[in-house]
Amino acid sequence: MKKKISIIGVPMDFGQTRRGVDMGPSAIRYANAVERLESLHYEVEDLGDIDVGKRASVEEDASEKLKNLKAAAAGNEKLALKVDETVKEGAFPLILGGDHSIAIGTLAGVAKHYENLGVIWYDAHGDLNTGETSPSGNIHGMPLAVSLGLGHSTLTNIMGYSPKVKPENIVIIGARCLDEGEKDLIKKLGIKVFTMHEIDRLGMTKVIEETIQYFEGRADGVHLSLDLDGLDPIDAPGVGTPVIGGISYRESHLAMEMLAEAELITSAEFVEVNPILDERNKTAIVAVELMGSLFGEKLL
Ligand code: B3U
Ligand code: MN
Ligand code: MN
Repeated sequence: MKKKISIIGVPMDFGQTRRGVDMGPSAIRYANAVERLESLHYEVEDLGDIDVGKRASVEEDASEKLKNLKAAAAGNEKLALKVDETVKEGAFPLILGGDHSIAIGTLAGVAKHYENLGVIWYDAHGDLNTGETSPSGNIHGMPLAVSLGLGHSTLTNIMGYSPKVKPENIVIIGARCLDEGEKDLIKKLGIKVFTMHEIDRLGMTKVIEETIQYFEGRADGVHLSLDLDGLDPIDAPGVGTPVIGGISYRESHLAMEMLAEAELITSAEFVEVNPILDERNKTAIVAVELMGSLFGEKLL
């Protein structure tokens, strides 16, 4: 029997303002995530959804720039504890979002088990904003900065330690919409980024080969944080902030297959699936297909 996979749903939408992304975990389950992974002979345990509460149930500080800060922090604390438990148990944590702010909790729960956790950030965006640089105040544009220990202390202190990851252990793939403050931070910290320019120029094969090589001897585990908006909106239309000119469906499958072959990934999350904005659950179906490839499914 292969390794056990523990699925954790996070119906979180506090990290941004569009409604519907809280239904992402359901949409991904209805696209047969559990069945797909079981067919690959994994032992799959669906732990259900984290109770992240309702928007109105938490009183927020009106002067706070970060939208829904308290509610987002509370949900992420709960998620971090659950993820921590699954890693302790020896299972592979597979987190279903929810908006990308949930990476704060996922990484808080995972990173304490590693000396040098690597992170692949598959995304159109950098998610490297802080309260100072954010154009929107949306926390889903901040989780990578928070995990580096930058930004609001309510978020960086989740699980009681900071930082969760080091800049030299991060690889961003698919970036094509970076704010000025994010570009400055990437340069200042020397974060490795494969923008769409490098993907076009080198091809996805080389990008993933270089990513795997980069983590060799550097990371003792690698988390994949896959934002569906990393893909082109033609292939993944059900996301809150689509950006044209993205990674194709085929390039994404290739990336997942190569990561599976390298046996590199030790935890993963699939985020930003918004069924209200989707076309017949297409984005959730794509997410599940990519999960299949990530967990070793082959065409022949
Ligand atoms: N960088 C912008 C937009 C954005 C970030 N992440 C998403 N959108 N999905 C911001 O609001 O921080
Ligand atoms: Mn993102
Ligand atoms: Mn994004």
